[in-house]
Amino acid sequence: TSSTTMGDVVADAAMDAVQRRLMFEDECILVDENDLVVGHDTKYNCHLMEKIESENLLHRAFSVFLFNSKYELLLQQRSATKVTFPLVWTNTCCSHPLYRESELIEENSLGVRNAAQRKLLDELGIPAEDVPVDEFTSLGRMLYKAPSDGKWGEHELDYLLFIVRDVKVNPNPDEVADVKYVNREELKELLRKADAGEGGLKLSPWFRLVVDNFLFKWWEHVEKGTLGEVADMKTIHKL
Ligand code: DMA
Ligand code: MN
Repeated sequence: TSSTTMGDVVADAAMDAVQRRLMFEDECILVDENDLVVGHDTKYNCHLMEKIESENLLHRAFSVFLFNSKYELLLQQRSATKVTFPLVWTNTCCSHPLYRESELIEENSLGVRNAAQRKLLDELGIPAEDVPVDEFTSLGRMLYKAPSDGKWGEHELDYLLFIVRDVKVNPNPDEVADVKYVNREELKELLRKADAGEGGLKLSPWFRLVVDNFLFKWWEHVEKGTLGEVADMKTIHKL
């Protein structure tokens, strides 16, 4: 069991009000290492490193990679008010399917795709009709753990969802500080800058894992329209 210290109370009071509401309203799906549902818990508890370690909490998540018709990838910079990983640059949109019927549907990862459509609207103002759930390809799943600061972090089983669509974008400042489309060369330049620590540029750990393990190979299949050939929903990549 964990104890709440005066320091925690002060830190939580300083948390951005919008993000604090989501920390307690969002009920995440707890899974085992084979992605079988074992329960549910608040977003707050699921992202406390102490709970992750002491109760081995693992939750289901998704990462969207949206490309336009020029095959450029949409990136976002997380807002300064995010509790985990503020101001880092990352893939188009990430979040969690919630413990509710529409987002627990396992067939063809439909629950996760429903959640992705919900959060693309919430974070980036992308209308649902611009991102039909049937247009997402679920390419695979990865399991990773990443601390954010001392107190908060991630331990996720993350679905990697790709979609190629031209969309209207209207970022929500509570969630997103900035957005930009990059081609492969521009992304390589961003990676170089992040590695060199230039301009304080930081990338999220999960985006980095996808970049280092899958992204450039999958990008070719985005261009050729052959993503179906590389989808592998049997393996869970432990990274
Ligand atoms: C959580 O993303 C999911 C991944 C893959 C890191 P997030 O912290 O952006 O979630 P939310 O938008 O719900 O705060
Ligand atoms: Mn998470």
